[in-house]
Amino acid sequence: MPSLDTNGHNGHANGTNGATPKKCESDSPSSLPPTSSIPQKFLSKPTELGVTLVGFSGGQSRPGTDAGPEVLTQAGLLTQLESDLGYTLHGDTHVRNFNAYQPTVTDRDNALSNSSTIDDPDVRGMKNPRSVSAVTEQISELVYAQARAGRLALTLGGDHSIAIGTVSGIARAIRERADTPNDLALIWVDAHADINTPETSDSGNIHGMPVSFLTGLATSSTSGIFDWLQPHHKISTTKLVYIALRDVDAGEKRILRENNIRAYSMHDIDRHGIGAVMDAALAYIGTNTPIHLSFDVDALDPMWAPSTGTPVRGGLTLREGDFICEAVAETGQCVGFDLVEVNPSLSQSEGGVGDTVRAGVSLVRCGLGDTLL
Ligand SMILES: [Mn+2]
Repeated sequence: MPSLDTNGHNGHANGTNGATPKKCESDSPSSLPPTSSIPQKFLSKPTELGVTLVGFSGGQSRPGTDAGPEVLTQAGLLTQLESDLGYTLHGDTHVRNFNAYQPTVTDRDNALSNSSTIDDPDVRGMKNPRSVSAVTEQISELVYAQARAGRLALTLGGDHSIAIGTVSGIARAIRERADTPNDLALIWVDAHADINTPETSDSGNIHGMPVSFLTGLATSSTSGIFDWLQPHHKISTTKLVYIALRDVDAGEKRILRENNIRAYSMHDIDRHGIGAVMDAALAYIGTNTPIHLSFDVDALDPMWAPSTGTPVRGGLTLREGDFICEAVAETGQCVGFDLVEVNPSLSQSEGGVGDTVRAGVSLVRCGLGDTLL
């Protein structure tokens, strides 16, 4: 594991902020651990990060979410994960332009004329169904390869439909690995439940449906859309925990109740505090289960993260968001992390994009083991 001390990132080593400098200086500087040194239960290569950079916005209607990974990496996120947290990075160094994938008319009708004509008509009300299905299938394979190698899989989106790929890929890898006793658990941090089926969705936007496909509540039918999702890709509704919900459709509320899905809304966070909510969420999952954390930046209040497609007021503070990530990292059970729905083309105010990107960088750092002290 690379040492952080030589380039002075650790404030303790310099003894400049009064935090018992003598004690630190009496130790060998190289004995100070990097902040990402939490013992990992389910990663055979805990210092390696498997990065997937997903430029894709086809799961919803507003352009710009595909530029999320670009602005996050331009802000230095990946460099920080290497230099500050000591990770060795694998996978993507450049953003994949998944928006370039579009089914064309020749796919279906063998038309001779214009092969670039986009032809992706609605299926069961779903918009861009062939595109989202094909893109998430590719993401699933990419993330699977990172998780199968024993790395923590970090994915930057992109809209939240991409989680159909990330979660399915990691769930499959965890099932295949002999060192993991239990199937994958999923913590979904979001203002929205994203558990509409095509039939309950009003908008038809697939970024509101990923959890229903991942849990098998939405059937893939014979349409060819998400037919690639096999049982080994899916997760149980008993392994699913929501945090920060506050804008849940009527049909989704029914789905949550009927399936007895564990969900902590903003009301629960107001009543009990984020510490107690995370204690309860992690106790529900248990200590012997790998965790994937899928974090939609719209879980944060728009005060902190305004540049996102479906902002909802009354959300998490930045510290509450960071705490969720820190608490998951502290378990040593985290095997995957998504940050999605950063949209740099949407901002109500000057500086909104910068605020959102800084919040996103902070969330990822916390989720990957950064600590305040
Ligand atoms: Mn979402």
